[in-house]
Amino acid sequence: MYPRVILKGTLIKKSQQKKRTSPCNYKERFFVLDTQDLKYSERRPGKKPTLKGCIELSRIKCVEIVCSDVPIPCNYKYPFQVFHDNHYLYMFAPDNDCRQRWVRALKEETKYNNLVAKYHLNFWMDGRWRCCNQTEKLAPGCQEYVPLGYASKKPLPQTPDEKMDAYDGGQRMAIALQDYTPQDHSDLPLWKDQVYVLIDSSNSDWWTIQDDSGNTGFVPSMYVTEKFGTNFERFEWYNKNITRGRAEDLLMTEGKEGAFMVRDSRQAGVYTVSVFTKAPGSNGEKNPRVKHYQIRQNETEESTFYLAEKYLFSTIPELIHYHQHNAAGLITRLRHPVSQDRGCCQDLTQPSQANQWEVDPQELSLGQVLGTGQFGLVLEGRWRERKVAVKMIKEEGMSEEEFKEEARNMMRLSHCKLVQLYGVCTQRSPTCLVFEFMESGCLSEHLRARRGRLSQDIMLGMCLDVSEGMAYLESSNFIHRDLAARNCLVSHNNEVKVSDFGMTRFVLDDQYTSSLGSKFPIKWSAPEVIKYSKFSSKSDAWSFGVLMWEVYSEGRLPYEHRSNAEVVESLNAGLRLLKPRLTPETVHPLMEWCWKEKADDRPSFAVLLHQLASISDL
Ligand code: 4IP
Ligand code: ZN
Repeated sequence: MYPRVILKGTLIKKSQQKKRTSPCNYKERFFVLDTQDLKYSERRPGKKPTLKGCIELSRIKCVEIVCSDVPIPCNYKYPFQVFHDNHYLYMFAPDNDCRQRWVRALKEETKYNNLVAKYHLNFWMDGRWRCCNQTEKLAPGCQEYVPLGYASKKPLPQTPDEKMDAYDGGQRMAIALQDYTPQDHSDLPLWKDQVYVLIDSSNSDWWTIQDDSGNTGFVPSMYVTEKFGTNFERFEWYNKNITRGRAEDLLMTEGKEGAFMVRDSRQAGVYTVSVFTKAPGSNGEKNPRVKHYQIRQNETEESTFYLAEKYLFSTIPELIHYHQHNAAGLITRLRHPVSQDRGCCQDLTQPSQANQWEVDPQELSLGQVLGTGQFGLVLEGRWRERKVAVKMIKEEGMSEEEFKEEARNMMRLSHCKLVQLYGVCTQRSPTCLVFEFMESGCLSEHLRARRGRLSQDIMLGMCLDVSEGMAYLESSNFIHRDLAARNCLVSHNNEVKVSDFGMTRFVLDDQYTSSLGSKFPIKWSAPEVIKYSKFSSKSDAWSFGVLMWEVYSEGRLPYEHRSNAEVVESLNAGLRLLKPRLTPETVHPLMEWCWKEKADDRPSFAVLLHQLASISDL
């Protein structure tokens, strides 16, 4: 079959310097990406293009942008890298959108390849990697490589108004803040950082946009922002017409570490981020206090915003989003948006915020008991025409205030391999959490009930499902902390989803939360968790190894006849769980990899997912 062309265009490439003596130069080339190769040729007016190079896609091991701390020596300023065979091809795009298109398309076409676990985020230059100072060109990377392949599905705020077709006129542009998967025929998919024509923004929840192939459709307004726009009013962190003094008052009253807002600076057209902190200042500043940072704009490049010079963004919402997850030069990360009409947006008693996640008790009906969980009884229920699982929180069982702060973040986590949290019902006692309903109950029971009847395909599929959900959590910087077969649920067709992520943080029973407690899941915990309560995605990876063990031993309890103390002792002696009889030779090394003593030596879930996916392709 003839290969299908995916993308083509003129870019600049740096010579790959395959030999030490090869010259270093930058040449304009016409690149064509098709379903088989990435080809580049030289185009000269009046002459036939001459093919200069061709890279088979199957040989590509990494595609990523390059973050450079030195000026780019050619006219196109947006570099990205294609690592293939043993060579680095550096390519330069004229703008960020173009670069994103190429990176995304190349990642998409190579996502099932044998990819690197880590890559270098800066250039190889003058005999060293500028990111990590290693002097070997083929030295392993220093930054985790996140391939494509598990883009999240987001829940819908509301149904779009089908009749909404007003055209604003003009060429307003919108940038996607994150990916969006269409939920029906009237929606348009979004790719993060891609630019679209903004057709109508009059509806506060749904905007109409047009992509570069001319397709129009609806997208949730929260997923896009107007390029060059300064209409931030729909963002909970923005306060128009507020003075510096009033901002300080509001934030001090809020008194929460990382409470923040964005406000207009006295200088027209400039914005300031004000943030509350209790952290001690280096110059003996008073404590607690409010710090103000001006959002700066790069002089040379149009529309590049930053708070700390190293982290640049093409829009202010992207910048805020980034610093909500990373302090990156600020005194604290931006944790709680505060606004003058609404108070702290995390204050969920306010109706405007409450309706996002508060479940109306009138809409929720309860049925039979399904079982007992960490926090109390779990019941079957119905909410808005669907079957749900309702967790009743027993009194004193959960730190509700902290949970409420986190609930909104948790509701945003949305992926087909995660059990979805729909909302929380606080207006009735006990408080209850409303989750997606899963027909076949928890994975550990499911495995036990089907002993001797589970095929290899099904078992591998279960591990693959969990790794996919976990790879999504990992990419969202979210740690599960209690991954085990008992905390995964099964729907029809043996599909497995990860549940109860992050929930142990809200358990008040210290028998459960302290590693010395009788209910602490020692047998699933990484050594650094047992010793210092150091949780990370890599401690989740350890637990995932144990979960794979549970799957292949058909639901047996790990270290069945040993006490927690004995387990700790044997782990310290370097012993590990034995390979269950049904484990294929290809899967066992992955378990062992998850059980490396040092957290850094364990694989990321992105890697686990790819390894498992390639085993299942065999
Ligand atoms: C060439 O330099 C070109 O830059 C080649 O790129 C490049 O090949 C060669 O690198 C480099 O020596 P001169 O034109 O001065 O000979 P292109 O083929 O696009 O013209 P790559 O491999 O980067 O495509 P080496 O390392 O292959 O020699
Ligand atoms: Zn590096």
